[in-house]
Amino acid sequence: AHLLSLLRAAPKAELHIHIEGSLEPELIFELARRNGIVLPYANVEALRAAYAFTDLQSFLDVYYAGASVLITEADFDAMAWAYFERAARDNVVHCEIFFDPQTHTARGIDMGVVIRGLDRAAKRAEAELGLSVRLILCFLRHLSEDDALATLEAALPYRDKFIGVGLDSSERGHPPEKFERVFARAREQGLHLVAHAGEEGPPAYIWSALDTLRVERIDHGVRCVEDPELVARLARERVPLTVCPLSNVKLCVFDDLGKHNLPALLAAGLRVTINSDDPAYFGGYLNDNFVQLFESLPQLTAHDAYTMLRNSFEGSFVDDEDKALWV
Ligand code: ES4
Ligand code: ZN
Repeated sequence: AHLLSLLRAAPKAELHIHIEGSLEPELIFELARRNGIVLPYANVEALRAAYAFTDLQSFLDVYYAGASVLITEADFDAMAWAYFERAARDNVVHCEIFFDPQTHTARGIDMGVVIRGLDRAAKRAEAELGLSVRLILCFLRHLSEDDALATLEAALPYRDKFIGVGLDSSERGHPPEKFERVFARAREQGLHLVAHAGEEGPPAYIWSALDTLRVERIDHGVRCVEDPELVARLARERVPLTVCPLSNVKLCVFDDLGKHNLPALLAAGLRVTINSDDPAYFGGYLNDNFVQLFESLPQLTAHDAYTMLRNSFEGSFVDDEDKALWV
């Protein structure tokens, strides 16, 4: 019980949060009303009832429907501000938030509307909450590489407002190497690189995210344990894995938190961090992830907690001088 209160109170960094996945049903319906959008769900209760996922795709269908209410700069600002306020209550002091511009530009929303709205909330969070915020632009891997290349070009006028690019959406059938050129282009721009790999996809996708895309962190990565040679490499190179325990259970990657392989990842010496992924959809924000995980896996120690909190800062993309203030 003492460890759980320490976990809640500890300063922490969140490195894997899709900002569109922080949209709570109440805000979805408020924005739908404001923007005159008719949702395929009658009310908040009916929407929440649809949050019974069987795999990643069944979640993504609901997640993209929810994001369809975002139209104006003020909508993106409101969504991100709600997350920052909530994250600050969990003692998050630094966060690197993913956003999915293609989900919006495909509906005719301008790239500038998306980025300026998120940036406005980020600046306010830095000023009013003392939260340090960075944005990471994610490409949707179920779309083509040409679409991703066009998305990167459309975002480059706002190059100063995001620090990196990532790869998300449906993993199976969309290996990292599909995006080799667009990640090379992002690298030329000095952007940081991350990719979802090894959530539902095989260890081969983690290898190609590292070797073909040259990413600095792996999002999820839990299936690395199926390949001992890969585990050894991830440990040797100290590649951060942004693990999302509640997400993994909701999307049926593990049957329950007590069966999560996080203890094995830690035992293998991997640089594991804990994150919330899509907190409005998966049943909890960052402290819920920490607390429920530690409640379900009593073998986890205070030392493990400290290691993962430290990893969250060390694995972040802030400058080394700023890191030195935290760790
Ligand atoms: C996501 Cl959990 C997850 N995996 C892949 N793509 C995503 N986008 C939002 N959440
Ligand atoms: Zn994710």
